[in-house]
Amino acid sequence: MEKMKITEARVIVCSPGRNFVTLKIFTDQGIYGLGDATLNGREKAVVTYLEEYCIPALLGRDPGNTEDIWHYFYSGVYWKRGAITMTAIAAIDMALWDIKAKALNTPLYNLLGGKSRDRVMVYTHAYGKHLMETIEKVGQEKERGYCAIRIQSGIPGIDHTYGVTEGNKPYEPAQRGIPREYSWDTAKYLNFIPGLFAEVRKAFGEEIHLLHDVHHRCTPVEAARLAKELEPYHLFWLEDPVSAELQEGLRLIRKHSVIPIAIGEVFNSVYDYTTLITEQLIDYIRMPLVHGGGITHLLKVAAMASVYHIQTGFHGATDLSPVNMAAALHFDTAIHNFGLQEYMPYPDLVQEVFRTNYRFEKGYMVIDDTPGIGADIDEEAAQKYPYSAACLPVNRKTDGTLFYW
Ligand code: EZ4
Ligand code: CO
Repeated sequence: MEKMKITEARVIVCSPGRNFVTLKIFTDQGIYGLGDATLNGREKAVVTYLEEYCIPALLGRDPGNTEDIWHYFYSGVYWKRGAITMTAIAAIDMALWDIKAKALNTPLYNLLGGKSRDRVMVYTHAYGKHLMETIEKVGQEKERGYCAIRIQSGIPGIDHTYGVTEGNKPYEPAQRGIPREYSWDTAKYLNFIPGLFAEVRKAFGEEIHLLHDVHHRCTPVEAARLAKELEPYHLFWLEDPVSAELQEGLRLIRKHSVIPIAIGEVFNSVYDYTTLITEQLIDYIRMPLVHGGGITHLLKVAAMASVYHIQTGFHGATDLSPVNMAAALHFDTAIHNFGLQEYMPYPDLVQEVFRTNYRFEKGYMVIDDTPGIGADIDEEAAQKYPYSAACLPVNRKTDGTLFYW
């Protein structure tokens, strides 16, 4: 590969239905790279971090030195880790790998180990306002060809549940203005969920992979109860059963159940995972490329996890941009210990701005051999949709106590 120089880098913020932040890095060879820098509800913090502190230090560097540049912005910076920092680093890292793969005229997966598989299994979401509607939605997603489905449902006695949209709008948890407040009742939730999965298994049998996201709403002992009661329904995984900033909390769940656990879409560093991995307290790593320092960092996290027979199961909601999704699919294609990838189809507006090179085929995603990540942004289309501040909701228990959303 010829020596190159970074000549310019720009942050593109747009809002085709929701806010996305994209980093575009240019080189003296005419090649540019793209990285996703979207952090839902905190977009401008990452923009400032990139524009004020990272881009000036990037200019003139050789983009091929992905390892050195990663450490320059991680090890070289006194204030380490954190979602904003690691999202900014991820965007830089993704764009540099994109440039390197384009310079070598090869799809990104070839630089990450080549093809370990031909296609990537994905799961989608099914949700309804009540049990019957939820079951109907599972049937619809199955008809679309999905062989793995995450199930969330409205719960009797709770006004609004995570993962269930209002009306018939597509799933979008961020809302304009200051955060909305929802009310939450764990007892009602715990009493409802096992029965839901019993009905789903009754309706669809054992063939289909089922998943559920607790979204950090249980204490360790509550999560242990839920895991134990869901055991007969053979979930593919139970996601974020507790808010895992206390890694040791997962020990209690393991003690009481053999349900596979996926954790950490809100994590951003390998150090969020060391106890979880080395004590084999989880089964799937959720931290996505965009929030976890990019390809360079996730390669190391995945390698460490592989030693403990832990697989990847990257976060892939629609508030991560198509650039992240495309890069993740290369990563999923290449590494040995890939498990499952979350995938939600983007609304048409998003596809007007971002061009991608992957396609859905009967429950799996396939990427083509376009050099680089294979995703692009139409900047003219992006300009039509200016940024508009939006935030994730806040949750309170029924007595008003602030709780995890
Ligand atoms: O709440 O992406 O598993 N998926 C999730 C997502 C997250 C949102 C937060 O921005 O938990 O729906
Ligand atoms: Co989740």
